[in-house]
Amino acid sequence: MLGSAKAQTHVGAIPSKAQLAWQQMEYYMFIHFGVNTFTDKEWGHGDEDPKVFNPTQLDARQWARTAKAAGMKGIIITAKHHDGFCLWPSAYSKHTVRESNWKNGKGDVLAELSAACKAYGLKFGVYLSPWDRNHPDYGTEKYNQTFVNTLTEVHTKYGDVFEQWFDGANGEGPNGKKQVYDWNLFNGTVYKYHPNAIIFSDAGPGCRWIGNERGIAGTTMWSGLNRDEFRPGMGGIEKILNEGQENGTHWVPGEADVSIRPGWFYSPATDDKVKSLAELLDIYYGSVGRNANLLLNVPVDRRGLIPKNDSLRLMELRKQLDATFKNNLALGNTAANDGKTTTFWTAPTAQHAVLELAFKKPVTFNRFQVQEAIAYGQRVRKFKVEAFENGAYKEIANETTIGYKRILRLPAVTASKLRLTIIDAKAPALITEVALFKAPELLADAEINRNKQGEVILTSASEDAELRYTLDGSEPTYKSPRYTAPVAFAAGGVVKAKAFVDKGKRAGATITAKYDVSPAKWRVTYADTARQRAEMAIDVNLHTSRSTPGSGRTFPHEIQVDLGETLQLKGFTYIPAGNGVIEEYAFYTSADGKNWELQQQGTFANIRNNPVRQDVLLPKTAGARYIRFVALRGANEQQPWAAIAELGVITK
Ligand code: FUL
Repeated sequence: MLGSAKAQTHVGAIPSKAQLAWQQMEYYMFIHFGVNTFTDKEWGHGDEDPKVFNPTQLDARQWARTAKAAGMKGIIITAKHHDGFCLWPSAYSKHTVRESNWKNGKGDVLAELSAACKAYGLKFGVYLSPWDRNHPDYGTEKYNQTFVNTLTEVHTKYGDVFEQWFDGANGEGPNGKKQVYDWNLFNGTVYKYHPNAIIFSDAGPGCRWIGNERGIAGTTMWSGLNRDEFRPGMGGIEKILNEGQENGTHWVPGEADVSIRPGWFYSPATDDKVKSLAELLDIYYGSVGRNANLLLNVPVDRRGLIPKNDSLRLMELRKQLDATFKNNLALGNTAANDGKTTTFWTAPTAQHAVLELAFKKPVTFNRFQVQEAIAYGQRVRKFKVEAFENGAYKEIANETTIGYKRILRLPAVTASKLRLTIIDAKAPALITEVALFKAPELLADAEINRNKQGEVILTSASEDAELRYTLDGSEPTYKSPRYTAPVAFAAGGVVKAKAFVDKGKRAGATITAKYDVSPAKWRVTYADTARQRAEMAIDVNLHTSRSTPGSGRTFPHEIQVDLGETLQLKGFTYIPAGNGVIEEYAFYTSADGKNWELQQQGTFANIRNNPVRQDVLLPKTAGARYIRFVALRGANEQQPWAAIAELGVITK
């Protein structure tokens, strides 16, 4: 049944034409590339010599080719990150490709990428950070106009721009430079040249951040937002952004940004930390499957190319998604399953409306997909799915919102009929499509862990997998040693493992873990918290953390550890724990646990939004029997405590 005119009146906020087209892109590439690629930093200081930027084989067509083959619809590049370095020869900055040695200062990354996108039929987008640690105008009245000038260049010289990405991050700290951004002026400048561009920021106006950098949207996910109550960089609004607002005044759909590696910029240290296929699938279903677009970052390396590990993983993901979604088992001839998103089923009532699909032959599926006709607003608050199996209906899912697209991963079920019940909606639901798919089973990869005693432990979620491994960095094959019991590995090194089934005929991906000296001999000698809790910082268990009590205590907080032997330290590692992330730190070493030498003091870049393991290298190698880690300031001003999931050392 096609909807009645009354049911098709708009309900609440609705998308613009440009937002509708944008939503259909679903999946596109983010590229972080700039001076940080060469200095191994996540946040550059803006004081780096522009000459460090010197890719040897830059090929934007390789990036575009990779994105296209991955099934992505566009590329957004960091034209200017927080360090201020411009990937185009801006007339308004002295920190640009023109000042670098690349192509003798005659290069222009934006020109090359926009041309490559055009050639491969991809849309082109730009990231520009308002926070600028290089520009002399930053923190003065002049800066807003300077920023508008650079924006104007980017929007007038390189053809169409589908999305403008405004980063709300600012790491100036309490004593840093203050700049009040003129967002109306910035947005107006973008719209002046590209009225259909989607402007991203924490709070839109075109699309919004989903509140984390893990790529996972809320299971309840509204595209509405009370836009005017929020502004970029506000903080404390992550949950609202993650779920949206049911009665939001404006249509500001979510976009999930996440990196394929732990960091946003390329680092040789993360070459073996490219996310696994299983992790990328979790991200896909957690974003595209939850009414958000997926902006997946693939960092370009120092050659100016997307590295092999990353592109191979993108192709594995494509293959798995294609195999999953190629065959819609629910395809039929009603408006809700005719394979067209232009026709839709109109629920007769807003509450307890039932759509039933009957199949000629029973179908076996493990993915349920449903879409709303969002042009008329997002309506569904609650729905359930039932499958007709063995003569009776059985509930297989009970969820909240749908939006543009909702995909549920379910245990396989064989059904001759399917029932979708809209339990509650803001107005009669308009369902464009219900689809069912059978995702091929994925061989679960090996997982590598090491316990406090320094023994390597291999596991896999696939019960019949045989796990084979190497300890010398070589590629594991079916002939490598088979894992049967924990393997002593206290001194550290490289472990590579692979899961095999069918006597070696099928194999998962090669999983790599690099370990340093294990904390087997370590002991906490002092901490401003109970000793037992403090030991959790060196227990190799990421789920336990050492945190200091909030009551009455404020920063600094500290912990001292006896390493049990003298080690030559090249650096240290800190894995933050959810609550009590440390942003500013000092790190000391000692031979006797009494006389301390300050080795390094600083801030962890972007740790608030991306709380992954931090590796800090010391200016020079230091012999140490004792280490002392002092938390000087937290990432969250409201939390006067500090937490450590794990503290480690770098000796290799
Ligand atoms: C954040 C930035 O601070 C990170 O460096 C990265 O660019 C990420 C996409 O956004 O706010």
